[in-house]
Amino acid sequence: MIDGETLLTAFQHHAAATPGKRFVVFEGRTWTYAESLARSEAFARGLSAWGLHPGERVALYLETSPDFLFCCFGAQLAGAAVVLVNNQYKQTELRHILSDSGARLCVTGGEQVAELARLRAELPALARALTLGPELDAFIADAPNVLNLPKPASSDIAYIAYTSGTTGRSKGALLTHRNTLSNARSVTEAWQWTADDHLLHMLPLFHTHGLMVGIHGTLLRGASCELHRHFSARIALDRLRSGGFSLFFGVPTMYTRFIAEALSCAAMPLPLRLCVSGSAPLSPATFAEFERLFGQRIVERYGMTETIMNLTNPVDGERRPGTVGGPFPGQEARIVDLKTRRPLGPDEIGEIEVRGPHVFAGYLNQPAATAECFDGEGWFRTGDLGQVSPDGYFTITGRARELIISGGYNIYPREVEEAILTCPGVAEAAVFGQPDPEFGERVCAAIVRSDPALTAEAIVEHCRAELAGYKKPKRVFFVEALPRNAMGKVQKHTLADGFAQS
Ligand code: MLC
Ligand code: AMP
Repeated sequence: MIDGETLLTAFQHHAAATPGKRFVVFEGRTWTYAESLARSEAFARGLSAWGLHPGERVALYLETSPDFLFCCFGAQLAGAAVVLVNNQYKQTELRHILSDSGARLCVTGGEQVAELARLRAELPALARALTLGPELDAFIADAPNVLNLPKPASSDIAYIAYTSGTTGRSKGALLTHRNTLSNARSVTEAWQWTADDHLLHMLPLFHTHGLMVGIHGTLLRGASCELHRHFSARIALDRLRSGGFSLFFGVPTMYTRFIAEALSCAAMPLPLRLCVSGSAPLSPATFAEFERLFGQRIVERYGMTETIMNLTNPVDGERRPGTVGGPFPGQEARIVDLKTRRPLGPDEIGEIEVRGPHVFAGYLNQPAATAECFDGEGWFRTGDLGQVSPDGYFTITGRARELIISGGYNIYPREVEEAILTCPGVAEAAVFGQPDPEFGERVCAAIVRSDPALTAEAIVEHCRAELAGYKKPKRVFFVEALPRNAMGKVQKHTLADGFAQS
């Protein structure tokens, strides 16, 4: 990889080589490569003229729209690192991310404006909140027409992407331009993505899956996508029946809802070149049902915020249900023993480790956590458990860390417990996952009350105000005491087993 070669240079290349080619279609409007780059560069010049320095952070706390992308790439063109913020985040998450990242400017819009405004006084580093719509349009219109922009180096930070943290506080994963470019190259090579591909894109943009797979792949290849604000199985089916698409990427919940929708209206989508699932385990039953109905074998792949994409089933070759295939081109993966950390042989269960140019540069402000997740030879400890078949297919069998994955969103029990403990009337709380037919897993809480009048609804409402909605418990169980072992540690498996039928 040539230094200074980034996804931004690929963007500039396509805008020059195929200026009239569509990049993004959104709510009836088509943005060509040339128009998209022009708006991104104007935003970059506006940022520089405003006083943003290379290396500073620009946060995006936004709904999906083309401006999400133009502000994202525009900020990077101005030399900034982009801080991705889930737009469902509420006070607790937002306070932590914006103060930990030290963001100087935050682009926001819609319902997020008021949520951010409530926190402004607590965020001294945040010099400006810029709202989508007339304010952003004026900012871009007022940008100088000519201004030399910095040229980001491959080792510069492109993103700070917050991952749910085992400690209850999420950690900012530092992804360099080298990470994002090398990953986009690996993914597009493995999936044979070309400029002719057109992606139906219904994933959120603030996470790895939607942004660093869907958008980065499109951008690297000079391809196109149709962007939607939300996933809707009905709209997905309609759009896929209208033709013109070659790719669809989703989390397993989207596939199960899509199957149910197609069955309920007895309508079949036109075949695509490739359907990919990831972010959570795809059940072999969903894989089989999808193939039975649509004659397509879903390609399941495995990734994470710190590494973007790691493992994939092949496009040519056997797509094996229940597995996530092998490493992407240019990457390595192995299974090691949890205690000895020695590599294991085929079919032995251990922790999955990965190595390659896609692996992140570390966690922001967290040298100890960064040191802990590397082995000294560049192998990154994923925290996922798995095994590899003699012919090289990896299967994820569990997790070495406590984590609930609901509809493709990661939820760390500790964070929800900390929020619940601030609810008046709660003495103790333990949060755990239960299987869920729609979301894969659901959040449950066992609560010891100090106020016997406290209701489950009050606890759920309290969580809703503090945290993103998908983290709130879907079930609340009141208990006299939490089951603990001799060391005083809460036995969550006892709770999960005890309430299995509830
Ligand atoms: C929404 N809700 C959820 C939920 N999503 N509850 C539990 N789990 C979820 N995943 C709740 C909301 O809080 C709200 O509750 C109610 O459901 C309706 O909200 P909605 O926005 O209308 O939800 P819906 O459209 O049904 O969303 C479902 C979904 C969405 C599957 C489309 O969750 C989604 O887009 N998931 C994708 C997540 C993703 O991109 N993950 C990739 C991470 S990257 P209330 O009560 O508040 O109204 C990664 C690496 C990798 O993991 O490998 O890719
Ligand atoms: P995140 O840190 O939010 O990026 O989530 C990454 C985690 O999602 C991984 O560590 C896995 O636990 C999980 N994950 C991603 N893809 C898959 C998959 N195909 N099957 C099972 N788990 C997955």
